[in-house]
Amino acid sequence: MGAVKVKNRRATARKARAVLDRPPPLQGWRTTDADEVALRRWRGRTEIVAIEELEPKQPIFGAFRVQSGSGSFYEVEIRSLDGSGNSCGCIDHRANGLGTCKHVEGVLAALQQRGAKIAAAHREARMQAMETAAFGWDSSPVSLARLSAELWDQIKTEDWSLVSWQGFVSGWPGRLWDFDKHYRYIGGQGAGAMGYGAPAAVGAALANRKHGRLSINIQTDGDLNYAPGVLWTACHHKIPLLTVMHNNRAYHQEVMFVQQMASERNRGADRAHIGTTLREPNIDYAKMAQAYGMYGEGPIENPKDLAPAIKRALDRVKRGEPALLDVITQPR
Ligand SMILES: Cc1ncc(C[n+]2csc(CCOP(=O)(O)OP(=O)(O)O)c2C)c(N)n1
Ligand SMILES: [Mg+2]
Repeated sequence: MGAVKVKNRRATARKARAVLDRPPPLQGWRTTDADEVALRRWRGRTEIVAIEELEPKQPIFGAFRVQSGSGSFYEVEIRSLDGSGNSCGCIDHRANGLGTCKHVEGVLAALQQRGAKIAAAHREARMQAMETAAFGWDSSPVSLARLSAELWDQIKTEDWSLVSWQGFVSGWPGRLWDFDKHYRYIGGQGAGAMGYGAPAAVGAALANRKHGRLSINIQTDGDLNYAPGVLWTACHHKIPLLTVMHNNRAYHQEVMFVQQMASERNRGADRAHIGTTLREPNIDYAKMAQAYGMYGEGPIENPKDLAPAIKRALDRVKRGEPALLDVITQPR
């Protein structure tokens, strides 16, 4: 019984495919460019046997080896997903003047399919992230999920840009925010040197200024102490930038590293704070900002105080000046 059902389903699927895969009707020589592109799109979906990534590090905007039904291989380069700027070594691509061919269209169709799968996985991951973000929501020091969520709530309708690396904040912006444009994130420093964060944020905010973008810097405390003078630069040049301190009162990466080494070697992880924490005395970053001429608030320890403080600081930034909020945070 089951087998018959499967057979029937297969037969129906075959019939459906015959209709779906039917080529667009040929128009003779009086075809428009749109007809010709449609024909190649259809052939791309039905006549490509295999697609191999040639640059695994560039899985979308990279090169692909495409095998067509005739058994020939062609090299396709994808530069855009809306069909312009892509190339292929086949004669059709060279001669037709359309900027596309069935090999390019075949790769684009495969990428779209893969994109749909990735989008579904992304939606699932975001749901999970929102559940995880609820842990320690009301805790003080403030959780980095809460900090990122409160920020997102107030920037999501703006043309925003995150101008700091998110590794030190456990990737929470990446898990909760919608990074839908290339300029939403500047990424990290590559070589990993501390002291890069604050100056890079100010530089990126300067680049964003002429586009009217809202620059957000989630700033670690250790990093700011390398080159705090850049706060003055931001004020002097009236660079709109919201800096929110991820002030865990430590070079926490180092705390964790020393804890790990001490534990591995049985050498007293309880002393890992020596030389790695920034306490006694605590550093007052609101005052530091003010000393350089910047609007500064804090320390903010109660997560309930965060939203109104972000609003006040954003009002300043939208008027074209930098502002800093000192938030006392969980280590990670
Ligand atoms: C120039 C330089 N000095 C030292 C280090 C080693 N180092 C890596 S992370 C880190 C501490 C970072 O502290 P902070 O900026 O407050 O971030 P946290 O880990 O506390 O979130 C240090 C000192 C480095 N990477 N580069
Ligand atoms: Mg720190």
